[in-house]
Amino acid sequence: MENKLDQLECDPGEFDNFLSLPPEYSDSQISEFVVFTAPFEKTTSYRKGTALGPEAIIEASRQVELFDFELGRSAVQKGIATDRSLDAFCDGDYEKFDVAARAVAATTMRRGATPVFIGGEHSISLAPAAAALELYPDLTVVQIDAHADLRDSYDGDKYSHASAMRRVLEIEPGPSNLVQVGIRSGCAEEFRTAESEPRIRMFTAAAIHSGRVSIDDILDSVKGRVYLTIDLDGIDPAEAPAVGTPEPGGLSWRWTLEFIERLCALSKPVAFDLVELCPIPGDFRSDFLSAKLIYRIIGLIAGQAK
Ligand SMILES: [Mn+2]
Repeated sequence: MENKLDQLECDPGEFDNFLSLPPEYSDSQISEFVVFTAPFEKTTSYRKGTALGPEAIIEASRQVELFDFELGRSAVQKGIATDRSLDAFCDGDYEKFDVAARAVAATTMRRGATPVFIGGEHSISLAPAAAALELYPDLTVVQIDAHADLRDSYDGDKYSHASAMRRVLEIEPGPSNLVQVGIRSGCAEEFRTAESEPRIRMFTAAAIHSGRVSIDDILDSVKGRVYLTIDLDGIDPAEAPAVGTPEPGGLSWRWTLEFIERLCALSKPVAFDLVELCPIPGDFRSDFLSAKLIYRIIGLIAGQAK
């Protein structure tokens, strides 16, 4: 073995954190990435269980190779901490969660590190997106999702997962653009909102699949810094079946990777999240896909010049 990292890549340890990293690679004070678990679940409308998402991702991440051979590097030397302090704020009171989550996201970004939120339902994205907006007013929010999440409320709840992006747009001053990718379901009002609000750039799954819309077309709408939010149901349920609302006709794993790689080359996300994994007992595909996707994005961000 050439060095300690080589050895770790080949024979990882047994640690209870994202990627199962030993303390020298997962120190929360100096790591360049901090994975915050956010097992918040209150408003899921179909299959429940997304509160179990974060721990399923951490469990699956033990099987992710630390050497990402497609990137040709390992991002763990930058440090990837796991922080479960928000779990205590995930009892269903969104406003309480929001205050705590904004604070830790802001602290992490202020010291130059990248917060990574793993949900939990999509409502949780509001907090890190708002914290990012406060630091970077020129922010574009890029959303990979089957659903527009533009409802004013759902089941009477303003902080429903189905209203997540509507709340993000209401932040003052708000994002320069909301770029929605992979959309294939929603109520008529959401599509009217998308047409009437100039900051919303919606790219449907149908337009992407037919070739009417290219990755370049989507990236044309990305201005300034980026907050990336990934609702796992944006990816096709054939590849990621463990979501609350599996919509057919989604994005492929390969297309998603290419899109995110090009996005990161254009503008490194200042923070990102992956939400709505709803584990299926005995079927680990989606858990593993989520863990691998998160680590790929970390690798892409780590590889960019600061
Ligand atoms: Mn969503």
